[in-house]
Amino acid sequence: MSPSPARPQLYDLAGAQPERRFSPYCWRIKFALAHKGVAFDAIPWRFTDKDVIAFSGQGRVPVLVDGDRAVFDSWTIATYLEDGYPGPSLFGGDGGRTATRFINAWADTVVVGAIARLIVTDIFAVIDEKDRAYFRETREKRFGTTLEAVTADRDARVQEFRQSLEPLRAILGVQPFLGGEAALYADYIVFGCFQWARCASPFQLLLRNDPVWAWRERLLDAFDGLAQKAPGYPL
Ligand SMILES: N[C@@H](CCC(=O)N[C@@H](CS)C(=O)NCC(=O)O)C(=O)O
Repeated sequence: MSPSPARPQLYDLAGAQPERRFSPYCWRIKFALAHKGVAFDAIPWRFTDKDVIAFSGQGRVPVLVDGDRAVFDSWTIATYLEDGYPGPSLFGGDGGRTATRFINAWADTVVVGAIARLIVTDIFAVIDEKDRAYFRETREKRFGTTLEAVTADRDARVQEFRQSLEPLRAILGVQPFLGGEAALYADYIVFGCFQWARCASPFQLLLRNDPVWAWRERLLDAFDGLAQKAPGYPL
């Protein structure tokens, strides 16, 4: 048996270019690992590489392999890191943990869903050739129409999306991060959605005078530009 790798290994969704990493859920975890000061390897993974992560018992990323443990689902990984690693808290205590869980649910339903409907054709353009048929089939089934029809009226719909960010904008108008003076996992959850879009699509989600734009800039610079350095489109 080969020895377990010393650094945690993160299976991370990649496009046709292996450096193009665009999963919103994986970005949350890369930020959570950086927050805890844990060095890790991010292994490029494609949608159809189901056999590669079959050991985890399911077919989605992120999957974190830490010694002999394999942990999947971003929320489960975040709580695993919080409970198992020293270093600054991801949640800011127990009350913070449950409030963050609400933000996790809001991001996964409202934010991910809305962004997907604005950029899904751009995602299709950056994914690996071998993933194309699978992606089109599964997503068209989910949306009930073609990918092209989903994004056809996005220039009009983006206004609605910007409006839906009002709860985020309200809090970022009075403090620099959802976590307060410093970023916490709550910030990484929502930021991961914008970083997903930045890495996969040239479509402009935010306006420059939006407090959400300035917050996103702060997080792009965080951890020595972890997100900024990743291949993506100019904002
Ligand atoms: N609830 C999961 C969602 C993970 C997820 O949906 N990951 C996507 C990549 S962004 C995936 O692996 N999709 C594989 C597929 O669609 O077959 C989490 O929070 O980790």
